[in-house]
Amino acid sequence: MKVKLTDRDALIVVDMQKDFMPGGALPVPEGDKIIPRINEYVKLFEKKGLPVFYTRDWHPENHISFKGHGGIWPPHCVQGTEGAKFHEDLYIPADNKFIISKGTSQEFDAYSGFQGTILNDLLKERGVRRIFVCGVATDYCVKNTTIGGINLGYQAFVLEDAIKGVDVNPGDVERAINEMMERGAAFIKIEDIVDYK
Ligand code: VGL
Ligand code: ZN
Repeated sequence: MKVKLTDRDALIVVDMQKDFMPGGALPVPEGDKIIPRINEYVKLFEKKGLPVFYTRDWHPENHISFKGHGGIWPPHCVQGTEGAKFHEDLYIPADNKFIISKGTSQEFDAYSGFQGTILNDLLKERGVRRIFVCGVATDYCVKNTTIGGINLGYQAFVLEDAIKGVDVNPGDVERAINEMMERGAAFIKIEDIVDYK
């Protein structure tokens, strides 16, 4: 499948934070392996003057998604902590203004970058119609951001060479991919983008 980028496109990089990388509080296996490819996508979008949005999990202490507070996860991505920072190898253009924090209130969780954020408004303001999604975790925040975007009317492309999942229950990643496809998401690789060299 060949895809030509247009001025209606935006890149969404999901949760590339230290706590989701090997050695972090809630590691996604090989989560760091996709960083070079993500950086290539960011540079491609940057070169074309297209917006790049970075979501981050940004939880208060004792967040509802944490064990002992109603959830299933070890504490992770607590606001202001080292683990909540983006991985140091992730390329973020110096002038980038689009950091989207989610899961920021104690009593709500958000697996979608659209949930409780201004991401949809920022995309609409810029006339964006197609979103290109990469990052972690395939079976949680990538899936929910992609489907959330589809529900809001965006055409979604999942960058299959730049996602990793957790697979808490074996098969979760495969099911997530099937679910996104059933909802109309297209899966593409960097070679599918016209002008990629
Ligand atoms: C995520 C589990 C808990 C994710 C966030 O970014 O996919 N997963 N919080
Ligand atoms: Zn979380």
